[in-house]
Amino acid sequence: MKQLIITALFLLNASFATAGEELKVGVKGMVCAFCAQGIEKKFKAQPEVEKIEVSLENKFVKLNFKDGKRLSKEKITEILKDAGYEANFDEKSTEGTKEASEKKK
Ligand SMILES: [Cu+2]
Repeated sequence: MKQLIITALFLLNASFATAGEELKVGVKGMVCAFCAQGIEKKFKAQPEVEKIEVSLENKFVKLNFKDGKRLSKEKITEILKDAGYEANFDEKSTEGTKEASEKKK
């Protein structure tokens, strides 16, 4: 029964994640779990952010925005800078939006 509930929650979560726009941002200077936690908190405090996933291993954050909302790159840079980190939008892999991949063609 417990397994069923967990599966249901997971499915609910997955459908939520596809509702808004998604953006992957590289973070320079994130070196430990405390960094990751701090960054997660910062972004969770933003009203535009639906969900955030922090990858300490790969040094990036994946942001899911609420439907029709998003944070500008400038704002993201500012938030990270404020916390003592540097945003990195340069790498190809950090651009996760549909918009970006269409522009490359
Ligand atoms: Cu740290």
